[in-house]
Amino acid sequence: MVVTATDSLGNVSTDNTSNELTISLGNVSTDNTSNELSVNATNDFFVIQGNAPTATVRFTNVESNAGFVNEMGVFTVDDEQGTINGIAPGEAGYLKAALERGKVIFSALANNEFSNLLSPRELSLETGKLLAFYLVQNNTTDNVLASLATGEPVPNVFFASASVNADGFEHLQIRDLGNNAFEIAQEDGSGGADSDFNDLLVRFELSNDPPSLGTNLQGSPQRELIDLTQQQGQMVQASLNLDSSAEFDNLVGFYRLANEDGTVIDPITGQAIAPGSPGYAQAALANSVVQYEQNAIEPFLLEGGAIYAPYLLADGDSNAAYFPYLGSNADGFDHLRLLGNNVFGFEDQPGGGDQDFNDMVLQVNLSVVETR
Ligand SMILES: [Ca+2]
Ligand SMILES: [Ca+2]
Ligand SMILES: [Ca+2]
Ligand SMILES: [Ca+2]
Repeated sequence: MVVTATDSLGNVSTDNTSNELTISLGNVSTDNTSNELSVNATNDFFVIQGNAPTATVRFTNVESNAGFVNEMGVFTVDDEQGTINGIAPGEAGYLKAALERGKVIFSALANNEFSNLLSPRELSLETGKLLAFYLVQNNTTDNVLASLATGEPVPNVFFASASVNADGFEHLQIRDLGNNAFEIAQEDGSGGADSDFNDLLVRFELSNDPPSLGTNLQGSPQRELIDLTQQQGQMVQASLNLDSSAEFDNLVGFYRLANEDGTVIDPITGQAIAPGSPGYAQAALANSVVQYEQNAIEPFLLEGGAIYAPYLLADGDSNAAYFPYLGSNADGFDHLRLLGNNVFGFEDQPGGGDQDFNDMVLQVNLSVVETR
């Protein structure tokens, strides 16, 4: 029997002398062992059956044989027709309603790049609800929502039901792998293109563990953030794995936020400055807690009880600083993609350039190291 005990700090101790019993101490009350994943008859939605209100689903990027950097997300619908808040698929406002409910799973770099840095992505999703996937073609949920708000041309978004898609093609296919595991095969080409359905191939399955430390806000729009608000009074060690395919010698770092909306406190004036306000970049960089070039990657400590955001200085230039918030970037472009649990990919070119998002890729590994 393996006895696993988790204390309130998330420390896990394992006794290998036994092999069946799982004991959770503290606030953990979820018995996940009876959870089940299933897909509806039309293969458009999946449902988690479980006793707790939420369950953890783990998504693994199996393959991304695409020229595009696509992004995948998940959202809940109200019935088998796909209705959201009374809006039927195809009706005005549907895309906005879907993506506002959506959680970003991840983006996939083109042609399986940097797959060694990718980690799975775990999301806490509601049980008993119809869950649907979407694919943003070579773009992001962040940009889709921003474009819908400004009336600019909206990037292509594909759903699992052919009838919902403007091109009438079924871009997403869910396949049952057995044992509560599924894969979703996605075709990113408009109209179906080569129909090879390996442009983004993702495995998903239930996990008995809660989502990884730091990931709580990841998945909401413009929230490529490390959330350590639950680690008040603790120190968290971060170790990075970095890689880059770029002309520039980029610098990357993390800065401390006053809230998840990206507000920072100017250390000199004490003034709160929100993304998009004058002086934001300067104040954000004044809150930097660590800065790295690609080859210097000593582990560093983050104080718990706060939220941290990654930033990039393109070619080390503090006048070319990119943050998770679209309004904070002079070009309004979404320079940052979530690639997995605490894995981030930056595009370093003004206006997006080649949009390969491999100009700096950071995988952050977090662990609580001490309690003060
Ligand atoms: Ca294809
Ligand atoms: Ca590049
Ligand atoms: Ca983004
Ligand atoms: Ca690039």
